[in-house]
Amino acid sequence: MIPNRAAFPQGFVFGTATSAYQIEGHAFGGAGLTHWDSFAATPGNVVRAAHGAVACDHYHRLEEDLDLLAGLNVDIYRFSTSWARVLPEGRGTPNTEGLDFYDRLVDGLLVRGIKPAVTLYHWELPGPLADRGGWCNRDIADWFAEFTWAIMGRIGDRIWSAAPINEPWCVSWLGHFDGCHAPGLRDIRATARAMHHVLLAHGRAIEVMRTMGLTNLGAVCNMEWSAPASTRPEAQHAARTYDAIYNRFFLGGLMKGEYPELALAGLQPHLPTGWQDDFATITAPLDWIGLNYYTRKIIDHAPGPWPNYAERPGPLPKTQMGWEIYPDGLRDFLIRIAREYTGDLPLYVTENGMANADVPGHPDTARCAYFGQHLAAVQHAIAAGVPVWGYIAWSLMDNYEWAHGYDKRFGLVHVDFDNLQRVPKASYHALAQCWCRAD
Ligand code: GCO
Repeated sequence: MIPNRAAFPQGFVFGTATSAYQIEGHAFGGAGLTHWDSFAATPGNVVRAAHGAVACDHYHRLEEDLDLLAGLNVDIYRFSTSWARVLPEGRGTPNTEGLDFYDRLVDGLLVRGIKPAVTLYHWELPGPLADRGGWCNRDIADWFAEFTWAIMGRIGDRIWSAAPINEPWCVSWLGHFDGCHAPGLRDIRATARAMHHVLLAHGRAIEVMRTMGLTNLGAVCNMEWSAPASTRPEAQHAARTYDAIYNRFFLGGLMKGEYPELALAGLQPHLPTGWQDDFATITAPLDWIGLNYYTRKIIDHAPGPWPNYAERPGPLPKTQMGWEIYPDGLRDFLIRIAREYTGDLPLYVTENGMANADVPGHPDTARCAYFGQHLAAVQHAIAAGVPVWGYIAWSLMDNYEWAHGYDKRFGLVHVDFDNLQRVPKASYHALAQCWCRAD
């Protein structure tokens, strides 16, 4: 059972999300090369070396995809803009074709009565900026401010909401410490700098958009519930460290102008000089916070250098990603974020969904159940007094799941990657029915 529109407060918005590199196709329309293209071209990084050259070919199938959105009865559509499509060299002269594409996308949404919720950066850093150190280079804050001017100068007048950067943890930690996302580094100093610069760039983009007179600006963070593997003090400490790095570092920076001690324990020596002075920019007031939530992790102590934690397999049912299905974490995070960081500020669930190895005609039961359980968790948070204002399902359609290539299917719409045919799944029809408006 998926709770329907009537079971949520008046004005609560429903939507679905995608991101540029995962769906558009980057081999055309004048887009420049990104660090995901080179990461994917390096053997061993991505399953079958899959890349985003064509992806879902959304660039050429825009109208069809917008119709799918309209059929889903969404209020908002969360999409992202590719920096390299707008500025192929990362800086300098904009690619008119790229700007025109986002213009058509925004107008196509408005014509269908759908609110455009833009994320400026969802991971496809232009190659020429990666050459200059990418997120490790402090100058990225200025480069990102330039990109913000370029894209929002074109579409900002018709945007409903904007967030600068999707998931600072993934951009910095996954890409520079774990090394399983572009740029594929495994270096603590690069990580610390990227973690800080990503927040600085966020702050600069907010400044730019405020100067442009834009409103409804927020930030989108991903979080994973961190559960200790045992009652041993070492396991408890490891889980708290994981929580500090993953969940508290970015919200702490954005909302409180501070980083948690347990994260600084390993990162402080590697942060850029004068990092504390940047909090004036980083804490630029926001209108909302978005939470991307998928799962929890069971965390144990691990020997060796900081951060001394390791993931352990958990007992709960898992998705195609191997991620445990843990809806309580969504409820508990919403309550915790409001209590510890955001108070009365509106919260949105900006991503939530599951990968499932499904085929057209398959009942898609697991995904429907996942949405039902997580929407119920949102209801519980609202009942506990948390100002949750919207829920956005990941994702509109099967797409490029980064290092997993095209194998992991998160879509409400099935995509056949041989012929790019789209077929709505049962979860699409179920949500469309739940989100149907009475008027
Ligand atoms: C993220 C990203 C998406 C992913 C999704 C599933 O949250 O990691 O925003 O790009 O595809 O989360 O992993």
